[in-house]
Amino acid sequence: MTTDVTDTGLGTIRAGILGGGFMARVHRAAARDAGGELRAIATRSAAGGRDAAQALGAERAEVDADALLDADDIDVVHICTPNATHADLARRALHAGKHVICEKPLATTADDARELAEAAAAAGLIGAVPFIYRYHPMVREARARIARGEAGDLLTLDCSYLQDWMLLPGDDDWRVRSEAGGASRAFADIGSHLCDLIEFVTGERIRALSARSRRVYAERGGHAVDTEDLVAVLVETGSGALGTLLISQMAPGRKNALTLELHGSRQSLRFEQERPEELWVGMREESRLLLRDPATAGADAGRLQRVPAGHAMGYQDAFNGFVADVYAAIGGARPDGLPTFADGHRSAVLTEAVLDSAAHDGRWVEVTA
Ligand code: SOE
Repeated sequence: MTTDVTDTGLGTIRAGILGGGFMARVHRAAARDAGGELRAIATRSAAGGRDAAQALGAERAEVDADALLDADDIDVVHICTPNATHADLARRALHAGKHVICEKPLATTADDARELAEAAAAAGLIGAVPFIYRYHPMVREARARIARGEAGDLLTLDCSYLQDWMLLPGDDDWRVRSEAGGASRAFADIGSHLCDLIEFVTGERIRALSARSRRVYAERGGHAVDTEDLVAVLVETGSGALGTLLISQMAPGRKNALTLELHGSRQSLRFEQERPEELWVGMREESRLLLRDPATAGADAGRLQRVPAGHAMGYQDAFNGFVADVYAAIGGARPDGLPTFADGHRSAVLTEAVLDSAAHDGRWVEVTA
């Protein structure tokens, strides 16, 4: 079964992209897959915008973000710029009456993120944040099993998100400096995905947490680093389940290793982002490895399957599923599990709780919002 991405009710969705890096390319591919037209792109400089427009196949380059936000032939703006610019651009896009897909983190403060969530709701516009791992069919399968009670009561969580692209002192990126990336790096960049997935799959919220973080190199690429490389978090969920989260961008050999292992009173479930075709179901008597298969999937997992069993789906497929749902929502549909600005706000609240706890020797922080 494939997602119907063409019937948006609005006709063809006309997109504009702000930014021209890796994520802009991923968004562009997903917009095309969803039947959208890429009308315009703008980057930091007019020349960069022209290059990006050519590389990504946009109809035109705008000289700057303002010109793109003012354009009246754009329905949705994809914000793929450095983190510190997100809130302002998203606010201006909503103000201009555009639907918005804003890269995570939605904002570098929870207050800004809340204001954006409220503004999108008040304007009746779609505001979405790419927590795209929700769009792996086997993630939906895990969520459905938990919702049906098959796993039993949640007892413990053993979760991690490991990468290695910041392993060496010379590895550098705009995210290492808080003025561009926000006060948190590793947690906001990838821990945010992990927490979103935990709450999405379990249907429970992280109620309290205790975090420790570490910055391994004080300098990278000749400038000072003021964000963390590694974070370890203890969590307690609403029902009292206990968990550990390990987040690192310095784990040699780990490229994009998000692992969600949940232990219920009847079953355990394990999903690994780098093996997205599989879901391990652990049971005391007999454990099983489920493979993605449209023939046996439940409705929610089934609708996200784009190719038959054995034809591996991956990261871009998940991203495509997300953008297809956003475009369908713009057309008036209400797809289940769409990550919205409210989820972006939730993520910012968790990020602030982690920063707060880590700044106070790992003291337990209640997560209220
Ligand atoms: C880099 O850490 C990155 O591209 C993140 O920014 C994305 O959100 C994640 O999906 C993959 O890794």
